[in-house]
Amino acid sequence: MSKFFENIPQIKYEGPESKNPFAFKYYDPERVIMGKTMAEHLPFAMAWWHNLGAAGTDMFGRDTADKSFGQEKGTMAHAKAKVDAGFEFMQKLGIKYFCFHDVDLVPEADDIKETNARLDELSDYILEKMKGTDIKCLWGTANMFSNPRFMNGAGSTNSADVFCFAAAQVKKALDITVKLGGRGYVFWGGREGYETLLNTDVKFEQENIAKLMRLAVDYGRSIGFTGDFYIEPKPKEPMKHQYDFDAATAIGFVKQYGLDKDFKMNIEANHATLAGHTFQHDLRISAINGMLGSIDANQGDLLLGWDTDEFPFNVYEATMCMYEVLKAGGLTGGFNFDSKNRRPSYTFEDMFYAFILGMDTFALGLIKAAEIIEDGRIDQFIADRYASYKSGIGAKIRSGETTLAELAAYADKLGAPALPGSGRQEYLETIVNNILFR
Ligand code: XLS
Ligand code: CA
Ligand code: CA
Repeated sequence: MSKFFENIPQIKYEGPESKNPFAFKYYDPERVIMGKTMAEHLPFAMAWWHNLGAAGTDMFGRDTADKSFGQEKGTMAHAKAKVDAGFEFMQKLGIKYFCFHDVDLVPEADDIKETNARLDELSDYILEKMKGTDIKCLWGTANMFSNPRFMNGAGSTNSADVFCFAAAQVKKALDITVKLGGRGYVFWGGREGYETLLNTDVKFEQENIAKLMRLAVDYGRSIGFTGDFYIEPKPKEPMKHQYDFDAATAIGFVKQYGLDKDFKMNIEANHATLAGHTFQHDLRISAINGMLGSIDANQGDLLLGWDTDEFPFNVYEATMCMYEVLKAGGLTGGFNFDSKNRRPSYTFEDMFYAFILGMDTFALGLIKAAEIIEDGRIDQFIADRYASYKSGIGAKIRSGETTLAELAAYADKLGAPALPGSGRQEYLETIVNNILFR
């Protein structure tokens, strides 16, 4: 085994009293919560691009971290060193999954045939590494937003030639996802949107995105991919208007184009907040449509209007996320840390601290969400709140056995209805605080 992280011990659970920075305080993989182990509830994944690639470059400054792993960047030797480092990293943390874009794995060549040959070589190398471990791919995706050819989109591009390049990348990324045992395949439409309607045919573009997705489903099923396809909604950045604005929009889209049997949502916390929602909102909207598939576990900064991809620290958010996940009966995907260290946290130790933070935050969220459900007061309150639909005129409304005229006559008889009952928000928030901090 490679030894990039020689000075860092195997990360184990030591409990909340531990002061050891290289130990979990809440993530205890074997602990059983509501009938499943924490490891089963929380299939964590490492995002290849952030953890092995992102080195701190931003719009105003270059890398602060050294992610060369002893090789020259942009070479296949570097791509393989990233595999070595990635597997050592995941094994030290007990992480079982990774997510990738095609171009995170290998340096992209000018000619797609050469890029694909590199992907074959590198995925063979990953397969070899996977042997003797229980590490697998959570999901794969194609980067169809960085190369200048995708400036006007991939599925939504105005150029049929570029559309073919997008198709070729999706085909290859699906091949590699299947080869590496992937549970899912993601479409994040970073450039699937527009800047101005003065040059854009929105209907035409959306139809073409759906066509690319349909072709991907047909191809994926033909090569034995049985997992879910995911749309990852995001409202903006890099484009001003992105078609997959939020969960509700993306769900409407897959239903409109008959893709709903094959697609679910991959909900990213930071994208939900950019859309003006809470993370929990987009999870709920996905769940009630049977489309809560996977989660990109990160958080944004509400003081900033962009996608900061921070490691999750907010236990309230994680708790309400896990409340949704438990209620939905779990995920078909997992929890991908689409998160990066802050630029001044540039050491290898920081990479581990970040994952310990993220994994502990979600473990604590899971513990507290289960306690909220077992406590039962919130669920009971919600059930009681709608009790007027259980019998009488309410039951008739629910079962559809009434008419507008009957309801109007009922209202006439009442004269004026009573107020609908207090929402009790502050009382319910006290319950959450009480469970979180007891
Ligand atoms: C960017 C997205 C991206 C997707 C995968 O904002 O989060 O990283 O998860 O392409
Ligand atoms: Ca993401
Ligand atoms: Ca993001």
